[in-house]
Amino acid sequence: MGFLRRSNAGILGRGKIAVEFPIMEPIYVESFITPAEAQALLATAQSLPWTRGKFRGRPVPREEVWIGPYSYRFSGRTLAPAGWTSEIAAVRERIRAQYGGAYNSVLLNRYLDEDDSVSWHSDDEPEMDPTHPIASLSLGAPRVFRIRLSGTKDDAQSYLLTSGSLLVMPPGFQQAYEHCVPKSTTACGTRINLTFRRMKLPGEA
Ligand SMILES: O=C(O)CCC(=O)C(=O)O
Repeated sequence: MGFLRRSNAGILGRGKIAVEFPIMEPIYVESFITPAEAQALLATAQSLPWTRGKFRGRPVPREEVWIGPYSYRFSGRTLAPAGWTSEIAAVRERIRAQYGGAYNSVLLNRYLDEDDSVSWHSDDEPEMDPTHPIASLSLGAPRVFRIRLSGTKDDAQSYLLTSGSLLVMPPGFQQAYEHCVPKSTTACGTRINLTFRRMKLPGEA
């Protein structure tokens, strides 16, 4: 079941080769961990060293924590790595056991309420391993997650990411699509999202 426009064929002139867009479906698992596990993980994650960074001089509409092999530079800011907690390391192991992957880092985002958000972007910094999936675990208030083909203004697909759910974006996904979590139109409480990634290590091209 492909959810994105399959091709731009038909809009090209004579003699032009139609380039097929890749159809890549994320894996969405609604109850990867139980509600009780999600609640417990959310409670422990609250005491991480959260910071609200700035982008172009303005506070970003969410708080962040970075756990990884080195500092993460993106969108005009640099996050120094915090240490792995046993709870987050245990979830990483459960993702690896079920879906594979050699995740060596995780970016955590905390959305305090409906006004926090993340705008359209791809997780495609040069340090990120594009041959590796990104696994996104959600805790707390459900929020809408949107995906569209990069370079378009179309909303291709929306997911409601509920507490304890896991969305695995396959390798290459970030190069083809972008995603966002818009402000919520209804009041909501705190949500924490963990995106497990693999960063290239020194010496890797
Ligand atoms: O909160 C989310 O579900 C998305 C987070 C995100 O876009 C990111 O970490 O790059």
